[in-house]
Amino acid sequence: MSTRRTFLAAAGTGAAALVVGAPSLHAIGFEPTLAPGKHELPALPYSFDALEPHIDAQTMQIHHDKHHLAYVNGLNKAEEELAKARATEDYSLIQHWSKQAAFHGGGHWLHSMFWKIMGAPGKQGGGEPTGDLLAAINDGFGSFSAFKKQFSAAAAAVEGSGWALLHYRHDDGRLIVMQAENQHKLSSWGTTPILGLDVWEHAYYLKYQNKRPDYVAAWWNVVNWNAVAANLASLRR
Ligand code: MN3
Repeated sequence: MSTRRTFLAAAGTGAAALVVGAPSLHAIGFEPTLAPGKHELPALPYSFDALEPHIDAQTMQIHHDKHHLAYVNGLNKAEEELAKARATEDYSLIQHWSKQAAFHGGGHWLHSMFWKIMGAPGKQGGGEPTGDLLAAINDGFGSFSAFKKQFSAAAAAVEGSGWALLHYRHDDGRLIVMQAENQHKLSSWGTTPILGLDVWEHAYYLKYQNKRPDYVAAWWNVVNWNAVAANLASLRR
């Protein structure tokens, strides 16, 4: 059985977000293994202070070392409990742990992507996309500036905790802007995120407090467009 099929079987029918996300997580290379209960916190690809002044070092440290780790641990726990519940055919517990797997798995997936699509401002981060990615953005939104406005508005408008996301739609190869509530609700099928912005308060509150739009505006300075382009290319192969 392939790694992907093993993971899909483990994720269960209740973990829709995982079923959608898992193949691309593997494809984009976030984890060397997708064995149930064996997920690991990926290292940040830069130092905690690399995204200063736009995202502060303390926020990055807590976000990665505490919040993301909690999602990894939560996903591993959920997968282990799911295996037990299946073995005893306890369907209410299967339902419960499937929801936990969707929440924590969504968190693990999205944060793994989030770290990779950012980089030091003026170095890996900032500027504008080029090449195939720019062409896809122009095709989907008319222009890069029009895309930025739509994505920023989506990020500002997420109710409570969630994400703004740029998805690749496999059916027609187009890019679409999506929102996720928490890390898994409002998930779409047949699409894979290639860019995401975490707008949970833990992502910005220490520096920006209630001013989420200021955080969103600053975040464009740290987007690593080469990494986003690589995500798109990996899905188009
Ligand atoms: Mn977060």
